[in-house]
Amino acid sequence: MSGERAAGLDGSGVALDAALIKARARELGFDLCGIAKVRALERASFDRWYANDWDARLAYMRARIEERLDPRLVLSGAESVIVVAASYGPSRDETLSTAPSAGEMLSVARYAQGRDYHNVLLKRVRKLAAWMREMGARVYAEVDTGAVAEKAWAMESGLGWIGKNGLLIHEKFGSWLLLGALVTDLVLDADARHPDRCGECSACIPACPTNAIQEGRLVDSNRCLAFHTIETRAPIPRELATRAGGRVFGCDACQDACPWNRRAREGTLVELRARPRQKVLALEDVLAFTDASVRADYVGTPLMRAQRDGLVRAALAVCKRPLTGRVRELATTLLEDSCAAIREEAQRALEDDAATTGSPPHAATKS
Ligand code: B12
Ligand code: SF4
Ligand code: SF4
Repeated sequence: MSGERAAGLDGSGVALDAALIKARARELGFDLCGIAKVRALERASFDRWYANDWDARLAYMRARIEERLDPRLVLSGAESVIVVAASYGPSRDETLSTAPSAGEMLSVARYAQGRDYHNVLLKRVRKLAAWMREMGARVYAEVDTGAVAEKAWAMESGLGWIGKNGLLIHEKFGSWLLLGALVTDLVLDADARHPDRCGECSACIPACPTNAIQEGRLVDSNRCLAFHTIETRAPIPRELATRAGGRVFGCDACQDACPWNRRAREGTLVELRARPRQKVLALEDVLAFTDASVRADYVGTPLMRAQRDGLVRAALAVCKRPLTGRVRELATTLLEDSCAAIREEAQRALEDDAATTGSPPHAATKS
């Protein structure tokens, strides 16, 4: 087509190479950018994960399985995978731990304490892709729920290694990183695959409150609190909820335990930094949430994924027993909520409360 530029050349004939792409990624605010040569990934880990149902049948993970294993099925003629990463690491004046606070406060995973990373990263990944397309490259771009195994490619492209907790770890930024991937037909200089740096450490495995971390650096989503509090709105299995320690949205236990996160460097993108009102949530406030109040307070943040129903349901499931008087009142009102999962969790909370206090479950007899 006339007017179309040769792949990899800008308007003045400058070659679009790895260094230029990395410089552009840095300009856009990414902390890291690495490049790998496309190949088919080994499928053994993937097959094992799916065969054990460790994906918990997440619809977006059951779709596009073959594409996940080979980016050439995502973009025909693909030659390179570019992985970008942005840190949401703690700023220096912030305490690192997101462990549950005392009393009736519920904790939110660190990645969800700022703006929604899907929007923050996708906007920049799309800009990078558009700039590459202007130079004639063909590009597929995604953040999170597309068809690229982002951690595997991050390791291939030298950004870090997949730790025993199943997450990508960088020597300076730790695992407080969010990833995006671009698949392109450009032939680019590739970085070397990063070696494993977990060594003899295995601190993350016993740190997981629900024993979700399986051998082979794989996570059983059915047991992971992140899955139950973020990805579904169904009632949370009792055995897991009782170990959740007040984690209402996501979980960082396997990252808090990791020595590589102790002195993690602060990230560049301010949008990903923690905002005080999202760090911990007061249980009584959550139980009184309405759709409108959640929209007003949390639009543009990851908490919107769970919405009011998901947050109230999780709060009832993970809050401490016995309940305080006010929480008991709120739970009693929620027995009549329009959301079935909330009604079920309210019933359970009141039954547990009655069993703990030894008092008759008056409220729990409501249906
Ligand atoms: C499904 C999913 C989940 C599931 C399953 C988690 C998991 N670890 O697989 C659930 C809902 C539980 C989840 C939870 C969380 N998630 Co999540 N999740 C994903 C998603 C969409 C797919 C991951 C996947 O494919 N898993 C299946 C397994 C089989 O895939 P895999 O680990 O990539 O496997 C390959 C490699 O690991 C390789 N492999 C395995 N072992 C080894 C060993 C060596 C030496 C090598 C070379 C390769 C290798 O083999 C596999 C096939 O090639 C990714 C985004 C994406 N597109 O990749 C985000 C992602 C992994 N999640 C992310 C985050 C932030 C989280 C949470 C921290 C959120 C929270 N705080 O609550 C938790 C952490 C839980 C944990 N310990 O992993 C980030 C992680 C960033 C990072 N630093 O790694 C990602 C990358 C999203 C993003 N775009 O930033 N998540
Ligand atoms: S996020 Fe929490 S529940 Fe999931 S594997 Fe890590 S420690 Fe376990
Ligand atoms: S806690 Fe130890 S074993 Fe687990 S990911 Fe970190 S370094 Fe690796």
